[in-house]
Amino acid sequence: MEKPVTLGIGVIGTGNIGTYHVDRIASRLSGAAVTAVFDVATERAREVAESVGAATRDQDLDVIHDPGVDAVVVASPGHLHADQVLACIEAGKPVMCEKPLATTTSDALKVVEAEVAAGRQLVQVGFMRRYDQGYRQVKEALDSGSIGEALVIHAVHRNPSVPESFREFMAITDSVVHEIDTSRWLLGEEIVAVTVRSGKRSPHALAKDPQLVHFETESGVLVDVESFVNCQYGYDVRCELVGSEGYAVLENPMLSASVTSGGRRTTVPADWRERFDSAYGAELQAWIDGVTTGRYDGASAWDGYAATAVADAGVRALEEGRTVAVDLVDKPSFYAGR
Ligand code: NAD
Ligand code: ISE
Repeated sequence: MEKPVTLGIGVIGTGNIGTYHVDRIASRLSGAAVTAVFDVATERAREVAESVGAATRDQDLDVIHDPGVDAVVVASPGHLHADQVLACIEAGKPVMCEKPLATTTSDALKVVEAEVAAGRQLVQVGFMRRYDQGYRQVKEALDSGSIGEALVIHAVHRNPSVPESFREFMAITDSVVHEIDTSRWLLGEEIVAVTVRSGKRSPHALAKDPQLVHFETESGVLVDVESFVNCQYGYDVRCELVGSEGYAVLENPMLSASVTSGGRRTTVPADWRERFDSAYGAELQAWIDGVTTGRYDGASAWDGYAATAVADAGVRALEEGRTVAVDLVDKPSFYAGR
């Protein structure tokens, strides 16, 4: 009998999501094992590595060049992603890079150019909502024609709270970047302009919060996103796609409900882990399968580049109080159908 192939996965960054991915690969997914990890927080890296029988390495490049590592997960802070992904491309190793692909449009473009030069797809970006059942159903409703032509998207993205280190531009680059990706993916077209408004500030916020972010797409679809990162009560992500013949809606999934004499009480997810748990699993499993087959269905480096370019425009729109156009290079033919 043929022995099943087990891919060796290297993980760079063992913070919140890096550890979450390591645990999942080790215990819930098939076809892969974590073989090497690196984090500048060496004690944390050691604990995480030990928990799954992996080795620790002294720097990110040691993980990438490790002969026991077939593919890499990048889960370090965003400003390090582009260089780490470029090193993976240079080494010819597939990489699943957490969002964002890069924190500047020019760095994201370097990744696109390097992948095109390599001539094969090596990069997937961690926009996990593409694997969420609810978002998939909204996309199916549009693609099937049942709701007609897309006209408007209304979206809500609320986090209970953010750390003190959070800066107001991060509402766009860290949080709304997911709506940038889901809007492009649902509609199958690029965002061409961004406007951001903020009004009365929440008493819990240290910076402008909530913010209302508006996108306009190539065909004129309008998207509004309420970003509210200090909403206090839970993690709340919603999306309504309004078409010419009907609408499709993704509501915050009700996890449970209890009825007592006082009434009916339902719950909301506490955070992104709880809300998107199965999407993260489906995303990683699809990527692991893709490493084996060479066929990926997640967000590509082009998607990562476009998302960063729109986020950059959004940050300028926030700072300058005006609508900012998104300037994308021509899409390389390499990404047609990817
Ligand atoms: P975190 O701060 O918890 O973890 C980052 C880790 O990277 C830390 O352990 C830090 O010590 C380590 N690090 C710092 N410099 C490093 C270096 N040079 N090389 C390797 N590791 C280094 O942050 P996090 O919440 O885990 O976020 C990490 C990335 O994942 C961010 O880009 C974030 O946007 C993304 N993220 C994505 C989702 C999602 O829903 N897809 C959710 C959370 C975080
Ligand atoms: C976090 O980094 C994520 O990516 C979550 O999915 C998002 O909802 C949250 O706002 C971000 O801070």
